[in-house]
Amino acid sequence: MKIALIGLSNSGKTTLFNALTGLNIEPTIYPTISGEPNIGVVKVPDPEIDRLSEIYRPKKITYATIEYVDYIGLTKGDLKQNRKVFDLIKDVDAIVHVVRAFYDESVVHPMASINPVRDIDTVELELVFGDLELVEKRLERMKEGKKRGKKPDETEQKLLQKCRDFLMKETPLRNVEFTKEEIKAMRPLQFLSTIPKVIVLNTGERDDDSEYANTLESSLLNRYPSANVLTLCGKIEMEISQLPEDEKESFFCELGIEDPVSNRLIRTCYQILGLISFLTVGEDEVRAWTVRSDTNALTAAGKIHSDIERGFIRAEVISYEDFISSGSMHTARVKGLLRLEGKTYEVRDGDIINFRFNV
Ligand SMILES: Nc1nc2c(ncn2[C@@H]2O[C@H](COP(=O)(O)OP(=O)(O)O)[C@@H](O)[C@H]2O)c(=O)[nH]1
Ligand SMILES: [Mg+2]
Repeated sequence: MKIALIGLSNSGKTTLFNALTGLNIEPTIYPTISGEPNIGVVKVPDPEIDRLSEIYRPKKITYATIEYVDYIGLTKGDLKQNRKVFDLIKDVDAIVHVVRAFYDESVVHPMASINPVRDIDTVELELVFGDLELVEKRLERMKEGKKRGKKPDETEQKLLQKCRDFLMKETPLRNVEFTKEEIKAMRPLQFLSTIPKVIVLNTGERDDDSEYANTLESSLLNRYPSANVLTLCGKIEMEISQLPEDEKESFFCELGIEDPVSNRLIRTCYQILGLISFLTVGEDEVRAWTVRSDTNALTAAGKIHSDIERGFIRAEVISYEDFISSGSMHTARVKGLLRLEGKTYEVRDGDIINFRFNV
C-alpha cells in the first residue's frame, strides 16, 4: 500500500513522515519548493504475525508494508508547481492531508494565518483543479481527433463531461456517485480527487492546544460529515519515534498516548480503503497479505502466485482465533475447525489459509 502526505508548506508533512517511518529527515522552517521526495517503507505492526511466528519459528517473517511519500507543499493557485506533486502521487492508495493547527510564530504559514478550514478547502480545490485540467485536456484531444476523422469513444466522452460538470462546481469526485462501469473506466485516468483521504490535524504540543484541537475536530466533522479526521501532535510523535524501543512505552504512558500515530493512521487507512489481511504459515515463512475486503479465495491465491491461482483446487481455512484456541494445526484439524473452501469463498480478516493447487 502506498500513502502520500500532502498539504500546504510548513503544515508538518515531513515531521509526520519522520514520526511514521522513524527516519530523521530535517524539517525546515522555510517552505521547501524543490528537492527530492522522501520515501519510506514501514512494516504494518501485526500482533497475529508476532504470535504465529513464535509458534512456527519460521526462517522468514514477512509483514505487510506501507510506503509513505512526502514531497513539497501544494501552493494555492499554482497548478504548474502542484503538477509536480500530482505526478508523483497519482497512483497512491490513500492521501493523508496534513493540516496545520499549531501556533508557532517562528514557523511561517504560506497563507499568513492559522486557519485549518481554509487550508482544507484550499488543498481540496487544488486537487479539483488538477483533475479539471486533466479532463479538459482529454476532451480537447478527443475534439482534435474528431476533426481528423477519428470517432470519439462516446462512453468516455460522456463520463468526462459528467466529471467536468462536478469539478466545475468544485465538487471532488470522491463525493460523486458513479456506476461500477464508470468507476472501472475512470481508474486509468488516475483522478486525484477520487483518492480516499484522511485529514490529519497537526496540533501544538501545549495542554491548551489539545482542547482547541477537540473543538476543531468536532466542528470539522460537522462541516465535512464524511471526512476521516485524525488529530495528533506531529512534533511529539516525531520525538517519540526517534527514541529507543524500550523508552517508547514509558513515554506513551507519561503523555497519555494510547498508541503511536503510525498505528492509528494505518488502522484508519485500512478502514477507509476496506482492506483486510489474511495469513499464511509454515516453517519457511509466516506472512501477512493485504487484500480488499471483498476478495475471494481465487483472487487471494493469485496475490501469492499466479500458478496457485491457475491451479487452484481448494483453500484450507481456519480463523486465527480458532487456531490459537486449538494450540496447533493438528488439534484444529482433529476438532474439525479447518474448513475446505472453494474459489468463491470470501476471505475474512485474520484467516489463516493454505492453498491446495496443482500445476
Ligand atoms: N510547534 C510545532 N511545530 C511544528 C509541529 N509540527 C511541525 N512543526 C514545525 O514546523 C516546521 C515545518 O515542519 P515540516 O514538517 O518541515 O513541514 P512541511 O513543510 O509540511 O514538510 C518545522 O520547523 C517543524 O519543526 C508541531 O506540532 N508543533
Ligand atoms: Mg517537508
